[in-house]
Amino acid sequence: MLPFLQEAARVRPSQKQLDWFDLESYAFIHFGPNTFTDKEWGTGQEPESIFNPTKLDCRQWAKAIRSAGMKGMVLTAKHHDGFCLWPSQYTEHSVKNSPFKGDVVKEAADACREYGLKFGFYLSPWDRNSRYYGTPDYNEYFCNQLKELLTGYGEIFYVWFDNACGEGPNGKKQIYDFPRYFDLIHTYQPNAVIFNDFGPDIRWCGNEGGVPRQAEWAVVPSELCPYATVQTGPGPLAEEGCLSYLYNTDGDIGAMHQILYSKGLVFAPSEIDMSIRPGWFWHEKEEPHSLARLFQVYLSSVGSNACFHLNIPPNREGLLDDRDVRRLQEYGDFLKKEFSDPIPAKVEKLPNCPPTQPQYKILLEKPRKEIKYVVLSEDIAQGQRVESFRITKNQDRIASFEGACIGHKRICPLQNPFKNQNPLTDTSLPDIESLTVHITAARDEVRMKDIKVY
Ligand code: FUL
Repeated sequence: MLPFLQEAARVRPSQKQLDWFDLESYAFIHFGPNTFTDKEWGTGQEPESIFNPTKLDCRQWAKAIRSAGMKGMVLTAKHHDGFCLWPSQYTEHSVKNSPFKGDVVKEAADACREYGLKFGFYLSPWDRNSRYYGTPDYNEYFCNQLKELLTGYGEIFYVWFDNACGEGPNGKKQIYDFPRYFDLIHTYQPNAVIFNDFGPDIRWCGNEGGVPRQAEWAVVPSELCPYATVQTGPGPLAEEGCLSYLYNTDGDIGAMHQILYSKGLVFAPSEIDMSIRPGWFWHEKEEPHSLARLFQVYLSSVGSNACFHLNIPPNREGLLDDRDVRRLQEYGDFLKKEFSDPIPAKVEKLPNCPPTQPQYKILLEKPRKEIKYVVLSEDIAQGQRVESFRITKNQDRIASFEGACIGHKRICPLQNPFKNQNPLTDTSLPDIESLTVHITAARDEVRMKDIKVY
């Protein structure tokens, strides 16, 4: 078993996955005919004439995205209705036949460059407009469009594919040739990461509501992400059983009890995608989520070994709604307030601990009444190794935080272990002079990169 765990500990990210992790959060922009019809999924029969954003200003989007500390933008170049936000030469169902006439993809890509954001796109394989959909010619059509986007808009950091597929009872069914799509991306934008439920580079977190898992592993069984590169041999129990049931919606993915049964492990981290409002597209009656909810999702994504892909939908004028712009600014300011100034402290690795159970003592320069967060990072370029850890204050035996994995970044909000008891006990708690991070299990020697307190 030990050699397999050591192999598991060495499953490594590619450089582009590491670069993606460092972005931490980026914006999704859902825009298209649905914006004008008040729908979430169009039928593909919407006339081009309805697409008429009279005040389109992608710079306004970019500015608001930056105010929230996000580092990139991903635009729905084509959603399930098949309408193209760029003047594709392969269909008439696009901006070129709308009163708008321009090229939204170009304006968005240019605005990103001006504001120092990375640019990427969503291209829906499900196309309810194309006459080719459901025939062998569709993959050719899709690749032609993909190539237009990969070659016409400068550097692309991200290509986002969902798996929605089908026309319902009328039976049109398309087999998507994902390996062919991926090859095109590798040829024309080798540094772009690819999102898909099944990998290769980034996988879905399994819900669209920002709901976290207790542990979000980036090293997962290849049974979950068959498009990603397998980096290990089979687990010691692989012959005994089967993991074909695994799907992103499962609550526990990548944990020890699963990897032992896997035919081989891959590096495929998760992205938490959620809209700032209930819908992905703009609907007048919807309001943005509260700051508290956004922050909670930040903790369970960026702070839990994933990235946060937050959607903000432009309205019918082509502008982000003022309510959302205000919320983004508020959210960005809040993150700055919480995480700009680490508390001065010295970190010492305690001697004589086993390599898979190290302990790190954090000695504060000055004692304090409160510490809000401990932020931990593993040197994930070497692999993800920590299985569980606990954080204690001073000489306490009781944990102020218990966690299952660390990975790229783990933000641990410290809890007062007495908070549900008599509140008067609270006032008698001594100042915090030190904290101890105790790794309680790891797959191999632990490689911590950073420990900070806020
Ligand atoms: C889903 C789509 O069906 C939704 O409309 C939205 O685009 C979301 C991000 O992905 O699969």
